[in-house]
Amino acid sequence: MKSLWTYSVLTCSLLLFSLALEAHEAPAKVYIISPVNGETVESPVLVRFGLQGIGVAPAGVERQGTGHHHLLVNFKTLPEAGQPLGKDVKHFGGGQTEVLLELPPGKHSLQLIMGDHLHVPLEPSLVSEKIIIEVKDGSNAVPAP
Ligand SMILES: [Cu+2]
Repeated sequence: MKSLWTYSVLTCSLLLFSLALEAHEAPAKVYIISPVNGETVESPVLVRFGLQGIGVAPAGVERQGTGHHHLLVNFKTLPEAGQPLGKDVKHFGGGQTEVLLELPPGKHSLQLIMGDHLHVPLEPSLVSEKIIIEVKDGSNAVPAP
């Protein structure tokens, strides 16, 4: 009877340990939930930010394993590492995880980059895939009856 109990405790411990290990080892990832790459949308566009493996903290709050979102709209290259992100980047220092974005008609690229409490890109860098969306020209939209 005692050995069965020991066995159960051991199994549970192993299970918990492997779960903890799995959670810990999940690589940090930032991604755009919506819109999706290639989507045609209307302005304003609701852009939703996804994050895995790290947390969101407002700018100015220094906490290990956290950062805040930055959105790169129509950037050809990534901002320089090791320097605070500038005003050309959209900062979400309040810890926001989505934005309603006004964009003119045409193609636009969107990409997320995580920055620390001082707006410096995280090291190692945490950058989403770049997506391309097309904003419809709303001027010739058919008015509702
Ligand atoms: Cu910032």
